[in-house]
Amino acid sequence: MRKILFDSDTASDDTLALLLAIRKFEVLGVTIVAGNVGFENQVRNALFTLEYFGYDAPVFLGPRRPIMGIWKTVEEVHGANGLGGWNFPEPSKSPDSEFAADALLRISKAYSGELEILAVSPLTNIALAYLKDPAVVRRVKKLWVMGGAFYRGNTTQIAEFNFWVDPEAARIVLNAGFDVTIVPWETAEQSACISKADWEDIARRKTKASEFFVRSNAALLNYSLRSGAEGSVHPDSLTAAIAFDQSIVTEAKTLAVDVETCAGGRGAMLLDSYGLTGKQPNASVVYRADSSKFRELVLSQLS
Ligand SMILES: [Ca+2]
Repeated sequence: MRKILFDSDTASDDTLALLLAIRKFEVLGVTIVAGNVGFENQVRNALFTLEYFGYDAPVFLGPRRPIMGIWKTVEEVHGANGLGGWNFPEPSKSPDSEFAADALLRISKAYSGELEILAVSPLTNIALAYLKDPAVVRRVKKLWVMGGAFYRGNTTQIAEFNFWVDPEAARIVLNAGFDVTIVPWETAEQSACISKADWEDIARRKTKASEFFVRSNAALLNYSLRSGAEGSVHPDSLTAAIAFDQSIVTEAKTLAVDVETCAGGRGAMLLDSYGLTGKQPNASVVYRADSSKFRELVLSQLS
């Protein structure tokens, strides 16, 4: 089974992505990074999700802030605690004492050439690991990143949330030399929307997994609908799905990609579509994905 580290600011859609990950990969650990909601809630959400589905993996804590960014959490998207306000029981396990970036480096040595990282979050942990030990690039087989907007920024006019929270980290990681695939925001908007009809179907199933989905993504559904979507939008889960099954990608381009770190443009994804910078391509960017394959994969895990 493929071995992954799951890097996450664990709130609603992160938990569906985590469910896909534990069903389809061997998850060697979950590393928490500042992002969606309050840090303690993110940690609880990760511990609870693992426990709910009976999966034993350590949870490692990263820094409680981005490298340079002054960010804001988005409880209005994910609910007060990040899981739709679900008043779930206190997880029985505690997080591991090892710092997330150190755990990443240690695990990358234990599984050198084999480890993949699924980063559905700001890239702070991975940037810190790289700054401490740049050779990590050679040990990590693949880095899957949810981040960046083509033109429909969901946090500023131009920036997607993960790249906006820690654009310095994103810039460090994208220029480090990892084998990277990026799943931008609009690709998820187009192809990773769980419709209201599917929601009704999922709710009727009344399984452990379907109940988890409905409760943890309730706030996300409302937010997505208010934003003009036809259901709940799942960028993290799409990234997990693509990591598992690359045939879900229907169009991708290998380009030189960077991230803007200045003033109003912070977090903007810079795609060199015409080779203007003379830089070597450093990432495969997913432009389109197969929405029916994504939907089938998600629905199959909620029965
Ligand atoms: Ca996330």
